[in-house]
Amino acid sequence: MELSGKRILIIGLGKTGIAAVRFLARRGAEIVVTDEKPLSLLKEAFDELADVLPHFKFRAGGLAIGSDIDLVVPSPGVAPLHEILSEAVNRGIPVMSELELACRFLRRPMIAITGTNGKTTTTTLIGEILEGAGKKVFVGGNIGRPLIGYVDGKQEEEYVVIEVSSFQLQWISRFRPDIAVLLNVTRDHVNYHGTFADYLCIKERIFENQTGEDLAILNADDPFTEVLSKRLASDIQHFSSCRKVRHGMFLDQETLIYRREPEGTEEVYPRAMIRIPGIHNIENVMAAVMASREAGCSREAVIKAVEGFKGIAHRIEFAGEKGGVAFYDDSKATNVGAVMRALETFSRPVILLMGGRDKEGDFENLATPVSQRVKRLVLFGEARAKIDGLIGGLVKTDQAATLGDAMELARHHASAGDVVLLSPGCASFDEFTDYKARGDFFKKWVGNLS
Ligand code: UMA
Ligand code: ADP
Repeated sequence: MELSGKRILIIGLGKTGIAAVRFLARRGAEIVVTDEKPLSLLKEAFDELADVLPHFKFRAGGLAIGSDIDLVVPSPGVAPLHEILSEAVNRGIPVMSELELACRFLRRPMIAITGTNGKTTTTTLIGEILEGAGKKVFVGGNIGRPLIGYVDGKQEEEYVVIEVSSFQLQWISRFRPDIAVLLNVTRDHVNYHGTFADYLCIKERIFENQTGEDLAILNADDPFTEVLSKRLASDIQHFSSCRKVRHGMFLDQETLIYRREPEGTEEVYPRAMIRIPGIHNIENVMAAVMASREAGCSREAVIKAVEGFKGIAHRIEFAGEKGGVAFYDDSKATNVGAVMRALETFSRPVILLMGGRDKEGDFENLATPVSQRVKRLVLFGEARAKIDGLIGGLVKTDQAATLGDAMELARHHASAGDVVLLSPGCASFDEFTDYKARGDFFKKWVGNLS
């Protein structure tokens, strides 16, 4: 793809925009950058781009498209229905996501992982398995390292493993992973995509350019999978935690069985190799095992890496125990699907801390697990009244303005044998900068319990 002399508008000067400017500057494009933030708030970004400042122009004063633009590259955070993108489409100006631009220059085989939940866990684990098997690997994408930054370098790695968000799947056209994983789809990001149906369609796009030579890994337990499987051109392998599959991997009591057709091979893995909690993590591991085996890792290397994988902070992370009460930080559970799986993980009575900024979550779907597993619900933040209205009457429920107040209430009501679980089902931005700050606040508070 020829970029030299092309006038390219980059929207957003965050991680993606910064990496895209760098990449395009080297290729002689005429770069125009715009960002809805005032210049005073973009100082760090400009500092980071100090060496390429002469190569781009900043167009301040709101987001407007010029008539001279050949291509628009929006950052993932720019919603698809944003007027600037509609304007580009109406004027016939091509719009291309960073991921799409990057894949045009990618020279390595790619494993891409998407899904509502489990992306970071599965992406990280695949990276660790490949590395453990002696392969050099780039792990990036939505996990925090844009692919465009990678293709700007030497590309010496044997494999590229990327976490792909629904935001990044907007504006693709040729993006084609050699191995693509769709872990699950439950309601999320509706305020960004418009409707749940739109979100669902976007997730499916990870497979849209695959052929029979590429592998699609799908969750057989997901309600959309059956219909989706009929639509794909890819070789499809399924995974399941509750039923046998013919071509793929499933949980069978204390073992995981990996069957492949037409060879008729069957490999067995011990369930006990998995150290991270919950059935959902068994699903993540199965997807990771399948992708890694297809990428040429040995069964032994897979088992060793899975055994050594201790999970990632803020995902049902054990935060401490006091007076027989165990505390878990699941701050990354920012949607109802993740809360559901967290509740399924505990057999002890749970005091559940939920709340924050609502993302149009389907909280009513928590009615059954909350009734069955939750001893007390402590709701906090902006969404507390809404959640209370939908599921508050099912068990004893408290409301608190802040997470700190909610934690005090949880401690007051907890007794030996209980679990206090922060699994908010909402975004953190009403009170914290992000989910990490929220989880760190929780862990610090647990650490300070005298
Ligand atoms: N901006 C505009 N107009 C808009 C929206 C944003 O000008 O309409 C500007 C903002 O003022 C800001 C910049 O764009 O200056 C930020 O761009 P961005 O929100 O796309 O963020 P990046 O820093 O480029 O980070 C993005 C991903 N962010 C989002 O998808 C929101 C990061 O995922 C990702 O790690 C990074 O690219 C590298 O690939 C974050 C995320 O929250 C962690 N992802 C969502 C999730 O995981 O649920 C999808
Ligand atoms: P993502 O990158 O998709 O946000 P993470 O691995 O960071 O996924 O996990 C986010 C949240 O989802 C955590 O609360 C975690 O416990 C939960 N989770 C992880 N894997 C799954 C899964 N397969 N199904 C449902 N929830 C999951």
